Amino acid sequence: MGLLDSIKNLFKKKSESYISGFTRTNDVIGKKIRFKARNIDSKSFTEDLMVTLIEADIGYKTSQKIVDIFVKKAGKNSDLDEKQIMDLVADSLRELYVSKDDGNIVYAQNGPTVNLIVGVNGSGKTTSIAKLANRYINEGKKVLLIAADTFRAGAIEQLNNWAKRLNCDIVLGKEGQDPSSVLVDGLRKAKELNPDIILCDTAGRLQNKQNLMNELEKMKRVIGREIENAPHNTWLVLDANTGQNGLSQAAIFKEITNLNGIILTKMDGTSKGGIILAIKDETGIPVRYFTSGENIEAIEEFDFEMYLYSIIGDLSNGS
Ligand SMILES: Nc1nc2c(ncn2[C@@H]2O[C@H](COP(=O)(O)OP(=O)(O)O)[C@@H](O)[C@H]2O)c(=O)[nH]1
Ligand SMILES: [Mg+2]
Repeated sequence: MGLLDSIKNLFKKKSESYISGFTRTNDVIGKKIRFKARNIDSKSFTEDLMVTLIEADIGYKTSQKIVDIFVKKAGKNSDLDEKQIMDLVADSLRELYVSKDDGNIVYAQNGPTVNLIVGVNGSGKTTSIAKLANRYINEGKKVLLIAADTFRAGAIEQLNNWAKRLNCDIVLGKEGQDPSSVLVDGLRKAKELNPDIILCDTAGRLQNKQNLMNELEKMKRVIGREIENAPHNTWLVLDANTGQNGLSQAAIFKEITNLNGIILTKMDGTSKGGIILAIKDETGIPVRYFTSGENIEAIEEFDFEMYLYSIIGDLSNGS
């Protein structure tokens, strides 16, 4: 059984959010590649594959690597049928992806797990925090939110509204307050409340790299002083619509702070899901969650094989 057939069964069970998040990406990658696999001889297929991958926001460097892997796998075999080609493409994407280990989401052994959420304004940080909080609460975990985006008017109130809706503890900063001091207040409060998970909302000012670096470093320093080994996770929130620009944001944030994951947002409105491959290949940072809508439930843990099927599987065929 080929790779795509074996994932198909898994996909059928848990496909809804993947389908709503990646149909458009499938239109620009999966459908096009499948069409070419059906209609073009294997030799010129390789060139077309390269063009399709680049058009699908995978970026030149990463696309070249995928094509190289594909060529090696296809070998001298020039009469491959559509199914064989699609499985080779799937194998190639997987080989590229797994060549860098994802590591795991970190959970504290004792005491709360602290997750610091960073990213530029409007990328979807506050909304994603609310979605994550809802998820954790549904898993029976106690969540504390810390609203440390003291820069943008309304940001604190926005998170506070979510906390009320979710019936979840929150520590609020004041507009203009030093975000690090809000974090300290929040983490001290955590010692009373004993949450399982703490989610810290921050501002994302990218106009000055040095300032942002200083601010993030300070935040991490004070967090680590209050809770040993924290923050356990630092996740960058990226708006998928920004495509290649998202790749450069990831590279900049990676340069200035230690990231161990990405939350890719707004997948419902975009065909740029190919960017996940480029980001992973170029920066080594894996996507941990993706969001696909304004609904509080519209967040999903990222699973590479599910993703693979959603972008190149034949969605019209029985799933
Ligand atoms: N369509 C869609 N909109 C989203 C998604 N996530 C966030 N948004 C919207 O993006 C805008 C900015 O989100 P916000 O969480 O305030 O971004 P922040 O500035 O990074 O905190 C808001 O209008 C959100 O409703 C998503 O998955 N899909
Ligand atoms: Mg916000």
